[in-house]
Amino acid sequence: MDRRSFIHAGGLAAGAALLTRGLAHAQERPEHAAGQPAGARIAGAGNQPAVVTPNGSTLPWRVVDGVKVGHLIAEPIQHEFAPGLKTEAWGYNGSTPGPTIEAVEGDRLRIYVTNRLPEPTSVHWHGLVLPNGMDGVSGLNQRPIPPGETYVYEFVVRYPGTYMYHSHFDEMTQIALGGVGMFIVHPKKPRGPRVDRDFVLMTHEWKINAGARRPDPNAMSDFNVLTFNGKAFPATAPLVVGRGERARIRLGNLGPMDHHPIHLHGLSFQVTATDGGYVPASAQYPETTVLVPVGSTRVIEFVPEEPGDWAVHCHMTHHVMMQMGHGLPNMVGADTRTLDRRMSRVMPGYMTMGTTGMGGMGEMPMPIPPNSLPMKGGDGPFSYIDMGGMFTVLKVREEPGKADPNGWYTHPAGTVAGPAAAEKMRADGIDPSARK
Ligand SMILES: [Cu+2]
Repeated sequence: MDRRSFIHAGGLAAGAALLTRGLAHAQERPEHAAGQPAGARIAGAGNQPAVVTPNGSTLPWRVVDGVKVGHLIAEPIQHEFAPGLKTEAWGYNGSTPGPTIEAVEGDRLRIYVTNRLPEPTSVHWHGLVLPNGMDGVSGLNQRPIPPGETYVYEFVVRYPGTYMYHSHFDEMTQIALGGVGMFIVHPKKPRGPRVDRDFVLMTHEWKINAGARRPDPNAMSDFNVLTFNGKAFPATAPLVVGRGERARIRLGNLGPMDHHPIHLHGLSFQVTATDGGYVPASAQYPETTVLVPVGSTRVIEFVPEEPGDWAVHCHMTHHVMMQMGHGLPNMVGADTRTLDRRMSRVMPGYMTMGTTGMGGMGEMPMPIPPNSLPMKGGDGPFSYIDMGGMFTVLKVREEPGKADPNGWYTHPAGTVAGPAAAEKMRADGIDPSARK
């Protein structure tokens, strides 16, 4: 299958992004400026660590007469998902997701919202218990904020928890373009065991045709850019935690349509809270994958035992791909050598793709359309990692404070899977040519 066929078969220019590799190599390691490593800043009572938003930021407060005053600006932004793919999105304060709002149970908050979008907007504080007129549903609870104007919301955060915020005017467009963020309320009195690390990861999904400047808010399926905190792997900042430390990840999903089963490698965790509140200890159970439904948060806690670089990703296989056209013919197992020979007379170097699976595609040195991401992945310490999109890395280290978030784990000798020696296989009674 050549590039042109992919495009036609998929019926989408996005199919063209399939081809590629050059770009993957050109991608530089992203910078991990935002809040890494965690643990230093303290928020709330009980020595609780502040929340870290990898690739993101926290809304600053100004305290006026005991009220925490903040300012959100809804506005068009230039957003980069990973090197090679920039779009015009709509976010808050220059980013999508917007800055994480972080408060403590009992705080009175006054949040100004300035609308720099070309249409009205309003902000809904998703999951919070507050006066009805502060709930932010345009038309139902307030007049929408006209372009150019600033409205003010004021309420007391009564219950600790992991919440979100998002546009509640023309949500189909404003959420699809990135008008979302996380909202954390720390308890006044800590609950459960103290954690050493506290992260938020917000999932999102986008439809961006290869070469397009804007996400398509009309998409209902075939999302082709999947992100954690607005970034696609390899631009997702890793999460650094210490071996034996207790870590918390607050997952939030305000993507338009899809639930995400988020899987962590090398450990098991417990779901300790949702946006509805805390899960009683007696009702918690161990998992390695947590489903984060649209419009929900899930809070997981764990204590990693094994150091290393561990994958954290959505387990829907198409959510760790990038702009690949869907609806492609299945070429796995097809013998196209004759066709390839004939085609190469008119197209030198022609090779049908997908006949042995899709795993090598990200590495192929092929041209891709401008402003698009390769189908998959990025460079790993052993070889190309053929996963992209909603994928990041949990770096468990003995000394997390000294760890380089960009560095790879160094494996002790003899602890990495490798080729089996013939002699050892013989000794163990393994015959690779056996039929059964
Ligand atoms: Cu997913």
